[in-house]
Amino acid sequence: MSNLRLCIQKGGRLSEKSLGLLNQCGVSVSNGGSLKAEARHFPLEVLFLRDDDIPQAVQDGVADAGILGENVVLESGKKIDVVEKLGFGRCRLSLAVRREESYDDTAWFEGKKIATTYPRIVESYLREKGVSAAIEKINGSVEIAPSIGLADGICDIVSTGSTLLSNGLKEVETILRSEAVLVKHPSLDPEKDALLRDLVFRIQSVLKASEFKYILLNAPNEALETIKQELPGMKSPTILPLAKEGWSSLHSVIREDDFWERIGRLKDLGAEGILVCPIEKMIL
Ligand code: PRT
Ligand code: ZN
Repeated sequence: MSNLRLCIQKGGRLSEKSLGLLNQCGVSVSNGGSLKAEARHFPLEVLFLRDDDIPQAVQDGVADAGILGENVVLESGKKIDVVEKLGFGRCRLSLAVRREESYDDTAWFEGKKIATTYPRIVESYLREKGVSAAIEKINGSVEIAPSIGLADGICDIVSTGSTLLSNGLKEVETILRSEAVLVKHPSLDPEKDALLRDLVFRIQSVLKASEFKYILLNAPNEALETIKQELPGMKSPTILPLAKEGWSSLHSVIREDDFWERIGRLKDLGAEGILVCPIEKMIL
């Protein structure tokens, strides 16, 4: 049986999280600094590449799949399929101008020069807005372009915004929001396709699990009905009698995002001894 070949970023922002995700999926890969590594417990070979080289490698079939930023996928214009969003490496691609400029809308960029590493995305965005501007492709330190007179504005990846701030720039338009994605060659042979589907299934169970917590609590029996409404769980909560007369233990799952709000309400409803545990995998 042939191995599935997956490329991930070598020595960049997404490397550690990509390896971490594979690990959580029970696919352990050690990055010993070489270009290639074989996974244990899964027929997978990992290739470590610069993120910019991943779309080409996947399109050409040098690799079957890859993990990289959606921004790089879109900029590449290569024929590859996005299979799954992975929930890490979140950022946005934005236009920015000098802080002192008075900026109303995209018409500001008419006839101006924009420095960016993402010419293709910027061009299509401006075309859609009916603005014509000169695009200067540069590969690094885009944020210094306006201060050295190379451009009037820039388009770059923003995460916290501190790089823009410390270079005297302000973010004026968000062109797209991006995160790490799993991509694949558009026509994998059936054997490899089955392996990829297995990997995607594992990834989905890990991602799903990260949205929830497992919760256990004790409550007096008369409070159970109202507490149950707060904790619907996957199907319905498990309720077990406690050795103490008139009390029960309730087990369920709770969403991570409104967790603290619900905990407050559960306490008000009479819940005690609340335990909350992480969930590793969740299969619905
Ligand atoms: O060597 P290689 O070509 O593989 O790596 P790279 O230098 O091209 O990319 P890398 O490792 O910097 O980023 C990989 C991917 O991480 C990007 O394609 C994005 O999808 C994602 N990502 C998430 C980011 C950021 N956050 C980010 N903050 N990529 C870059 N940045 C940079 C940005 O370019 C700017 O210089 O961080 C700065 C802005 O950050 P803030 O926090 O100051 O706003
Ligand atoms: Zn890169």
